[in-house]
Amino acid sequence: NNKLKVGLVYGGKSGEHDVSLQTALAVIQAFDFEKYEIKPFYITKQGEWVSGKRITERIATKEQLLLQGEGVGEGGGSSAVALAPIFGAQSLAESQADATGGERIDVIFPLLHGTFGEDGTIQGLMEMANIPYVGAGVLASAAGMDKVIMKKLFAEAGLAQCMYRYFTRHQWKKDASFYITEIEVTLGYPCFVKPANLGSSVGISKAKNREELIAAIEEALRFDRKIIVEELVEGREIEVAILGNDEPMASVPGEVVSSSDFYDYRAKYVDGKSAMVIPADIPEGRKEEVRELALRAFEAIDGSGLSRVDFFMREHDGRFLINEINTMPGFTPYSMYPLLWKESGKNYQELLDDLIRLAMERYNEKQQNQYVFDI
Ligand code: G1L
Repeated sequence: NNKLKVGLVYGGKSGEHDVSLQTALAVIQAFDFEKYEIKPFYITKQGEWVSGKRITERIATKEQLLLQGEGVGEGGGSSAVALAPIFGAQSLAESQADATGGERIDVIFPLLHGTFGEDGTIQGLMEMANIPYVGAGVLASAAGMDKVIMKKLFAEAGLAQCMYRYFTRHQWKKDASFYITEIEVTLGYPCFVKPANLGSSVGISKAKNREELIAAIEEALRFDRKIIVEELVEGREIEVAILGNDEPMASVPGEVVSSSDFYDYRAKYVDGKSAMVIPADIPEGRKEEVRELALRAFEAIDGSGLSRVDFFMREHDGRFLINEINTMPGFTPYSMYPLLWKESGKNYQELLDDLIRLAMERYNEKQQNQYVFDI
C-alpha cells in the first residue's frame, strides 16, 4: 500500500491533555484516508506512551483515541530510549529499510502542548530518530516557548514590543528591592507577571501595586526559575497565521475580541470566552503591515511549518506591538489559525496536506547537509 503513514502523537502530561485529544480527533476526521493512514501514539496523563493499531478510516469518538486494550507500548514505554522502536525509526545507514521490524512511519504529527512537546524536546527526539515531523524544529520550538529569548530575537529583528523586565529566582533572592524599583520606574502599574516558560497559563497575574507585585513574583517563581514582567498595553489583539518553510505565506489578519466587547462587533466566530473577527476590521494598509511583521517574526525565530503571530494594535498611537509567536497554535477547525486560512482560501483538509508536504520538504532539504561521522 502506498499511502503515507502519519504518526499522530497526542495527549501528554500537561493541562492541555483534553485539548490535544479534541484536536487529534478533529485532525483524524479531516484526513483524506485515500492518501494517508494514521498510526496513533497516545501519551497518558501519567506520561506513558501507548501506540495503537493503524487507523484507516474515520473514527467517531474521543474514547477511541485512548487506545484501550490495544496498546503495544505500555509499561516501560515512557522513556525516550523506547521510542525509536515504537516509531519504527529508520537508522541513517538503513534509511527507509525496516530496521526494527516495526512498521515504518513516514511523518509525525505532534499534537502536544506545554513543557513536553512544544519546547523542542519531542522535536529533538524525532530528529534523533531521523523521522520527518510537522511544524517548528527544535530551535524555533524552544525559542517560541521562552518569552525572554523570544523577545530578544524580536528586538534583534527590529520588531516593536511592550516594555519588560526579567530576572531569575536566584537574582530575585539576592536583590529583590533592585528589581522592584526597576519595574516601578520603567513599567509602572498595572503590570503583568509571568513565568518565562510559556508552557502553561499557570502562574500569571496582574499587579496593581507593590504588594501585589511581590506576591505575583513569588507565585510565578513557583513555576519557573526565570520570570518576566510586562507593562500593560491597551489596544486591540490582532493575529496572523504563517504557513511555509523558506518562503512562508501570511494569512489575512484576524482580531480576538473579549466577551465584554462582544456585542460591539459583528463577530463571525465565537468560542467560549472570546470571539474572532476575520478578517480584522482594520484599514487595508494596516493589514499588509501586520502581515509583513508576522513574516519577520517567523523568520526571527527560524520558524518552519506554521506559527500564529499575535500583536497588540496599541490604542493611543495605533502601533503594532508584537506579543508572541505560537509554534503550536490552537488547531481545531474552529480555532483562529485554521479559520484565518479558511478566510484566505485554504480549508482544513488542504492545511493538513500542506503541513505534511512542508514537513517532508524540510526533511529532504536537511538531508542535503553533510554530517561528519568519522572524526
Ligand atoms: F503539528 C503542528 F502542525 F505543528 C501542530 C502541532 C500542534 C499544530 C498545532 C498544534 N497544537 C496543539 O498541539 C495544541 C494547541 C492543540 C495543544 Cl494540545
